[in-house]
Amino acid sequence: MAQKSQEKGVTGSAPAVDAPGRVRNVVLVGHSGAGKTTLVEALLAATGTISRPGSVTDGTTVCDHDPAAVRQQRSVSLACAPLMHDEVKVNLLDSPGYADFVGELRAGLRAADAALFVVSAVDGMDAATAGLWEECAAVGMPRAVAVSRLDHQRADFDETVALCQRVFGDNVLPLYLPMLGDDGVSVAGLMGLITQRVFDYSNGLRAAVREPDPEHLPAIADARNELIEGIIAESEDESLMDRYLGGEEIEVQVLVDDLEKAVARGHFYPVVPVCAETGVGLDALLEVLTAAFPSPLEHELPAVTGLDGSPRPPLTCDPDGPLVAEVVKTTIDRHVGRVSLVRVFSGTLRPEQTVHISGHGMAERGHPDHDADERAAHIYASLGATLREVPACIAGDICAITKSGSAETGDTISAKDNPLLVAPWEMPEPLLPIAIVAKTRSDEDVLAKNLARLVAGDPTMRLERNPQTHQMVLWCMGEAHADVVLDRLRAGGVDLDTEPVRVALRETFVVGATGHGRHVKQSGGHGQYAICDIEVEPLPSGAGFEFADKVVGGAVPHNYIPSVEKGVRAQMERGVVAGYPMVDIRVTLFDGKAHSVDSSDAAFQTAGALALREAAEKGQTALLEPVDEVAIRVPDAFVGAVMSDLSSRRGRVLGTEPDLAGSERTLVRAEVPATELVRYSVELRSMTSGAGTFRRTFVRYEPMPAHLADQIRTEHDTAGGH
Ligand SMILES: Nc1nc2c(ncn2[C@@H]2O[C@H](COP(=O)(O)OP(=O)(O)OP(=O)(O)O)[C@@H](O)[C@H]2O)c(=O)[nH]1
Ligand SMILES: [Mg+2]
Repeated sequence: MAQKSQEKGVTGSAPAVDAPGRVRNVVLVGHSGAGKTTLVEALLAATGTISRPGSVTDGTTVCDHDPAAVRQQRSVSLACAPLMHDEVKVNLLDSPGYADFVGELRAGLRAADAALFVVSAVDGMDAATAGLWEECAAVGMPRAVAVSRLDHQRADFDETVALCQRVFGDNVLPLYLPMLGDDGVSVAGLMGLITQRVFDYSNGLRAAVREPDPEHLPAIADARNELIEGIIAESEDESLMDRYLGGEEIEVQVLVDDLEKAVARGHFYPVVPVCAETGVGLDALLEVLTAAFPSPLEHELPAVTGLDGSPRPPLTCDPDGPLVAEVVKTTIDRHVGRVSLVRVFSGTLRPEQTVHISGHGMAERGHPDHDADERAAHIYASLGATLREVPACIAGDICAITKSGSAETGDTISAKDNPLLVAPWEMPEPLLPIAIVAKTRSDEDVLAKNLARLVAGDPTMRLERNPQTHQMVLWCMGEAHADVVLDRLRAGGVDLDTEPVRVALRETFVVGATGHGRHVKQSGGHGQYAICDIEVEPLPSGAGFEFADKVVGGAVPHNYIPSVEKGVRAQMERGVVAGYPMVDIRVTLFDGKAHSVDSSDAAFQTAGALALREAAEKGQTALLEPVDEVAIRVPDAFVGAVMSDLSSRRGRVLGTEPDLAGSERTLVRAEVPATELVRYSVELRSMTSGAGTFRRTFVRYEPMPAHLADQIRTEHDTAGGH
């Protein structure tokens, strides 16, 4: 929720800069618990942005302000925290490491120009982080590594660096080494490899700089050589390598300049040891963030088009250019209403300006295309939940706007007289369905409205109203994600429950039969009279429904034949086996009987329905279940486990092939009944330590094995079906 500044010890006014060259947008990534939120907190305190650091366990950090984050003790959404260092504004974007919140991570990557990988010196790294590094590499995103939690007893800096080098590859090299204190365990300072100085933090955040002790020299020399070779190999000055190999000492400033260039180009990845708890390394890290990471001027911007998709010239990060900004994420704040985090790509966003907000291309996710002109009354700097008003937001910077009626995550904000569209980034697909019901009828409307608002702000959710199972299904990324959504709904005052997700089955005949439908009631008053005889035959899968009339001699009068068909169709809709719609049959009406006064359209409809039910009892019916094709990507080591799990899910493996060359991943393709896939996203993740992903597409309906169909039939009958 939005807060007044004092509550979190926020000091002074919001940082502001007047040139894109003085902005850095850095997303912190890494596995859950690596210490990202704690590190942001420490950096904010170290730069005086807040007066004292809060803690994740107490739920008092700037970034984990959401009640769900406090309860789950981890970040559940992207948070922005700007700070000033060396007259540069660094917008830190703290992303959640837990897989359920990958949508927030994606948004953070989109808004950032560089990524800081936070790797815990205690727990190492997960497969998702390794995958993310590859992704950043593919788009040339500048990266650095912070090795965190150095104060932990089991912290092992050297081992962690070695791990990073194995997983991330070449050019991942430390700029500093941790220096142990007198107790031999705690980290008292850092040894700078380029400057060959010791930064002693024994007396607080500002390190005292001194000459290294003699016993440090060999370690410094070894690591320094490696670092310098790495820097020189990336240098544009080819004479440097010869000079270095010739034994010449290269000037520190030359090394620093070359290092910064290589980092900014995304060719070199400095490692900085940090400890949020003690403050060790924070100033060294700030140095990397401000001096080595590139400004938004150097980042290629996404392509823009007109609203009709017509191409437009590429954007430049120019505060005087046409206004193009993007809604990175939208949250609903209980007090303030809708808060949208916005990255300005081009132009300047000013208060009281009327802007055009457009969102296209997300209709499949339940976000219909929309275009609206709106006035952005105020512009804020967002420090977690604290909003501080700012006079403007220039190209390259990030800000927040509130109360926009139409802005949704992924939308483009542009000038009213020059409306443009930035294509939304790729959003991961939600694969865990959760069926939600309001506890009371009066809550239903509020539930639907609030859900729609939540889904609008989070493209990794999809809302489905299933007309066949009559369930309201929220597709999400995982249980923790669902938990956050349910929490917010409840906080909004809706009493709700979840229930098991029903898969839309179908019914059919496998062995045909005739059916006699007799609806005769002639005792007193206006009577009812209709008799019909039908034959039901199975049709091939996908054939639908056919109705044939073979009545001879007017046994069923002409005008009642459509009534029989209508009655049969209505019964097919309701099902005859377990309440699922019936498909793929031919019904032939071949005989019947009518009464000159008592017969009616309604009576023949009832008779038609009765005839189908009788045929179902005499013939043989079956339940059909949807079967999906799934494409599962897993590290090679998990292929065996995934295959045997698939067979326990009645899956048929269609084939396996190596995924992209060199990725050490396998693509497993299989056909699996949808009823077996309801919780697959959760189970695949736990089976593969979070490294497995899958996609599913419906292929066809197939008969369900008899024992499972019987079970469903019995459940239906017990529940008082028909
Ligand atoms: N002692 C110590 N504890 C730390 C340090 N950094 C983080 N922690 C603790 O480790 C736990 C996880 O830290 P977080 O900052 O929440 O980790 P995170 O990377 O933000 O995790 P997610 O939000 O789930 O991605 C918290 O209980 C922190 O207090 C550190 O440097 N020293
Ligand atoms: Mg966090």
